[in-house]
Amino acid sequence: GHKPVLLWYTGLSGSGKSTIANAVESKLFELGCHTYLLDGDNVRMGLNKGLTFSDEDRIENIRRISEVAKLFVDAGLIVSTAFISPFATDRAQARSIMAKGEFIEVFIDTPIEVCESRDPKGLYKKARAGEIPNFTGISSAFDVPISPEIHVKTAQQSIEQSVEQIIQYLKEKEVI
Ligand code: GGZ
Repeated sequence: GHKPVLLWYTGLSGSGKSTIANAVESKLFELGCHTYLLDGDNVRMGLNKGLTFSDEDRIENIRRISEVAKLFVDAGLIVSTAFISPFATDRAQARSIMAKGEFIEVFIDTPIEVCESRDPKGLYKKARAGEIPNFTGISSAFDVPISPEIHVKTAQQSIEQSVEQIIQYLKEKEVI
């Protein structure tokens, strides 16, 4: 058995949120946990289709995601959300609708230089060229998390080590 919680990943585009969240999910699945992952692929294409990257729409994006995540947690799952979620007030709002201990903020801390050098989709290049407005870290803010439950410094460790760090936290807190 496990406790239902929300792993709220936050970090820049290209920081590794989705990669790490997916790997943690596989691990949790192996351990017999019931999980669900919300990410851009299944949310921005569906529920939140039509929302842009303006401040206003990001706020609405995160608000809806937090409400849906809460429903899945209420259903007993270990839920992971992998969105930039750049604004501290919105992350605090998401935290505030959850029970104490249920909201686990996971800061995927990858320096922008590293994200930009990876640039898997060429988005940073386009943003630098002025072709993408409101790009996080370039022309739109990212509020660095002040006290995340889990601080993952990806430049200093492998993906496997980052996954292990998160799994260890969940064991320590007796979530799993
Ligand atoms: C940031 C953008 C933008 C702008 C498109 N700014 O690396 P990706 O491609 O796959 O992840 C990014 C994703 C961010 O969507 P989120 O829903 O996570 O953002 S937020 O939480 O702020 O609402 C990136 C792509 O969408 N993308 N335009 N302007 N990222």
